[in-house]
Amino acid sequence: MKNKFVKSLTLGGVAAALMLSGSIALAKTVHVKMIAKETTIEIDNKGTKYPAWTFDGAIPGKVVRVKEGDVIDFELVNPKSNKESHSMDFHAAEVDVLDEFGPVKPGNTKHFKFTAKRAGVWMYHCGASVMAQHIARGMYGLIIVDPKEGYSDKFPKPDREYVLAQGQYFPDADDAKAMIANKGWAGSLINGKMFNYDPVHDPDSSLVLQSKPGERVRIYFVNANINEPVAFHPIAGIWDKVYINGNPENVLEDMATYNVAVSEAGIFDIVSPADKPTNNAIVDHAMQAALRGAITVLMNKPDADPKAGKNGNYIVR
Ligand SMILES: [Cu+2]
Repeated sequence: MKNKFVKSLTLGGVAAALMLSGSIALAKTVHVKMIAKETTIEIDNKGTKYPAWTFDGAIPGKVVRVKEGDVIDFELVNPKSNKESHSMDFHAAEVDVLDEFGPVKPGNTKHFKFTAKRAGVWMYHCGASVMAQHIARGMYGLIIVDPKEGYSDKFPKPDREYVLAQGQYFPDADDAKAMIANKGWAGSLINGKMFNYDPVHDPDSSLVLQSKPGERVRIYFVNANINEPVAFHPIAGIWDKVYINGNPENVLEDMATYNVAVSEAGIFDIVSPADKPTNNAIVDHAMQAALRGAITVLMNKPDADPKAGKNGNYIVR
């Protein structure tokens, strides 16, 4: 089993020292550039092709990670070769929907800045018309805004970190009306593929999430479905902590299932038993979604890949 990982953004930027009530805090400017790509991707482990619309060619788009208080200096490029207008809507931003989030025509570029004032985990997506279609075809991802307080007893440092983005797959990519009406929904995508990490139900699947027994695995999850909530549950396990919207202040403990609204993102921690190898199946417990592909195997074994879920290897590819 060979896993490849997509690295998160390198958070470059200009550090500016700010004097805050006697203490010194560092606020960075983080440059983030994305290119809207209308491209063909594989939507399952068999290699079925789909005319996707994406940020940078992948579903989900890259993980943006900053610290509370950082300024995001964002650029969206919509190449001339594209047919559609695209846009960017960061749920972590408080701006003007008609200005910053407005559409960018093919051949144009948009530039805007915002300050990530609130800690959490937030969806981003294209909001160009028809928005349901732009999301269903793949234009979404996650921005993680780490709390400026850092880790604490309430918000322990994880051993491994993974991103899971769930979306709805409509094979008729041109029928936006059907998408809005939830007609023709044929699959649940996890990080862009049905049964992406589920060799149990799909013999063509060769990837899983991995950890060592007893490790704290932190899942950053976004419900990028256009219509359906997600009953997020780790089979054979319990969420040790759920941070609603990814904010350490919004903590729930010892949860079986948490219902994630459309467009909601959050943090889900699971700690497997330390004394033996185990497996979990992280699912959307709504059967219509699980059986369409929303099942992810997490293997907790002593010989877990030491790089899996470490150092920004959030998305298993
Ligand atoms: Cu778009």
